Amino acid sequence: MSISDSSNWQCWVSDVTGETSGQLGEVPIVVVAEPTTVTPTFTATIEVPVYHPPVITSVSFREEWSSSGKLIVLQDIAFYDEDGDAYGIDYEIISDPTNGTVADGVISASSQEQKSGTIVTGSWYCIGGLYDVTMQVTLLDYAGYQSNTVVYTMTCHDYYPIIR
Ligand SMILES: [Ca+2]
Repeated sequence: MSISDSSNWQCWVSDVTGETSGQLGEVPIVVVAEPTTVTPTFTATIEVPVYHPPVITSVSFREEWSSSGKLIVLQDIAFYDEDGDAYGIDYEIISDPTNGTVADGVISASSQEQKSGTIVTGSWYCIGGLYDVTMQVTLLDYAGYQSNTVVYTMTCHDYYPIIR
């Protein structure tokens, strides 16, 4: 058999069956599409995880009084971490006339809280009298990043009544 004008395109007779004793007048022909070679256009992209340092947005202060009548300056450190992987608070004393010491802190806020922004609170226990303490705070995360460092000064003082 022939296919007219077969010069411009190709086809393949995939399978022809018949019985030798019968007529082969009408033989079903299955035309299959010309095989095409698909050139892959896939480009490999390596996803490198991108981590972000924690960001301290503000430090604000509150005052409390201990049972012994000494001032406690609470430092509300507002921050966020896009990865939610911040874990540590590094406090450093820059100046303190009473030569106090400070312990580093741990961030207990959940990953989700860190992503949306949250607060960690430090406590500074004044020993009485009037003096300034200057500290700095930096946050650490599990990716090894450090936040911006914020320097701040707290004023220790004895109790005084609110001036109205
Ligand atoms: Ca981070």
